[in-house]
Amino acid sequence: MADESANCIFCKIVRGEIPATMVAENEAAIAFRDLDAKAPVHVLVVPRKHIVSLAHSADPATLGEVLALAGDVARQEGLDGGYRVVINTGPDAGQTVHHLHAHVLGGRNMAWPPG
Ligand code: DGP
Repeated sequence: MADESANCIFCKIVRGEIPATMVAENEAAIAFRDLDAKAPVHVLVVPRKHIVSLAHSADPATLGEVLALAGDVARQEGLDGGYRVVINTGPDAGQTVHHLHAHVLGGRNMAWPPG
């Protein structure tokens, strides 16, 4: 089977092959600003290893590190009034990059339910 990570845009960011505005990192995940920001703060938290989506992950330790880093990012960005963490999973949710990622969105009021 071909190595899916070879052409994965987020794997390329993890490997430093394409630039991104880095915000934070831990052993298992990195955080960088979304190119197409949907809020004043919009950061993506991405596991270092290639996992296609939440539907493909069987690794609770990595998922824990991703969520822990999302919380660190929110604290670091000063999102004291609250924030939203979103993991789009699969076509119905509009996942466009097939490497698991958590969006950390904040700095404005969030509507509920999301569209
Ligand atoms: P999703 O729809 O959940 O798959 O969101 C993917 C997000 O990734 C989207 O908000 C735009 C962002 N994105 C796509 N390509 C790049 C990139 O090369 N760099 C950065 N920083 N963000 C990207």
